[in-house]
Amino acid sequence: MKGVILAAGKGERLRPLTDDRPKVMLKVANKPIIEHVLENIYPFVDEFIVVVRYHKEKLMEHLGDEYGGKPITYVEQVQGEGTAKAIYSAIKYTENEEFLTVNGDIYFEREGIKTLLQAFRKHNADAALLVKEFKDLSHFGMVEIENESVKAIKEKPGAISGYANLGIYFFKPEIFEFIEKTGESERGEYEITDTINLMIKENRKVTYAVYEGYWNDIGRPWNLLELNEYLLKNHLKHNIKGIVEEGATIIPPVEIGEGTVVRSGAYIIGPVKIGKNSKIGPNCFIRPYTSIGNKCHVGNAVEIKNSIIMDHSNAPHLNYVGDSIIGENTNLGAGTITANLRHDNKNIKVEIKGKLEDSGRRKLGAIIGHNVKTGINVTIYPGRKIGSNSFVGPGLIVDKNIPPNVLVVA
Ligand code: TTP
Repeated sequence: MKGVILAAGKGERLRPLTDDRPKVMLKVANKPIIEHVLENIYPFVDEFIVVVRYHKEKLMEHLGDEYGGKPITYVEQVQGEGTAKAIYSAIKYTENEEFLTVNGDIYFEREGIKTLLQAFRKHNADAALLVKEFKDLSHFGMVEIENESVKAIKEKPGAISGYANLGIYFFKPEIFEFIEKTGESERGEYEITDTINLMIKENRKVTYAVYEGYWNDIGRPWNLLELNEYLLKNHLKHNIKGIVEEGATIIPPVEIGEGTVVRSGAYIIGPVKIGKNSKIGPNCFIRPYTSIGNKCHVGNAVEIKNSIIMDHSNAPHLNYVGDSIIGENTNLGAGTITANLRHDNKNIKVEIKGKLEDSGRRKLGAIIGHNVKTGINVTIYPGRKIGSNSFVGPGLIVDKNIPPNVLVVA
């Protein structure tokens, strides 16, 4: 069976981390999101069809033409917006057989696919979708079920409980006829949920399976921190391949990649994952749920907690990085500090596509893009963003978001 992975989206809500790359290429627990997806659908498919568009070159260059010995074929979503258009792009490869489709920006465990496949086969269904019960469906499409069938999918019904659509489907090739009949939604996209509603109206069998495991839809920056925490808590094995100097303390589970050196006085409390060829310490404090990529530098008198630091980035002297995400090739000047808690203890709000959204978190630090530099003693307010390729001059207080490609000085 073929597995179609949708990875053509722009990931606007994840700016500035998606300024120059598809969101599925963002690393969580030091691995791009799409690789977590490929790994989890691997046993069920014999070929991956990856639908690409936005910064497709970054994805194709990274993954190449196979994953674990199974071929990857790329198709470009040339026309239109939305998941239905994305799936339609793969018609040439899937029109004669049933296939699996997953959004490339979600995390789920393998058993979800297994139970869904069983339901799809058992009912000889035209479509099957994985659902999960949530107390608040404000951010999800609601799946109405009756006996073993799906009755309808409703877009974001509000703060009520019910079954959410998880973005994981099995389809028979008839889906393409229905995609052809699908109209534009209110938000100007062609949505596969509308296609499924059309199938139901025409009495096609649409079934579901209920999933109880962990699932995360990586739409907003703090979802990256949630997934990072989950992966480190549940999937990290203690494994030290690098060099740990005498006088460093490591409390498992901690993974340290080849070529990484942890100097004396470093105090690392797992779960923590550190990539290859990084320099850690001397005398730093790395706290749980932190992922540090390859070729990073965390230096003297630096504290990092519950954060993601992507490849080639540095927090070299006197920094505090808490509940933050730092893109690739970024350098924090000496004394650059992220604040991660409001003085009134209220939830941190973040501007997403021009609107302030409640992150639901009391603790959230900075979201810093790629190739950023901060000067000495920069203070960053909670939930603020710094755009890729920007420079923030010494001594500044970042209390507003900074766009990409700018030089901000006092
Ligand atoms: P979304 O998260 O709805 O869209 P997006 O990735 O563009 O993000 P944002 O809304 O922040 O801009 O997409 C759900 C999945 O479908 C995701 O895996 C990307 C994929 N997708 C496509 O492949 N093509 C598309 O045209 C769209 C809209 C999404």
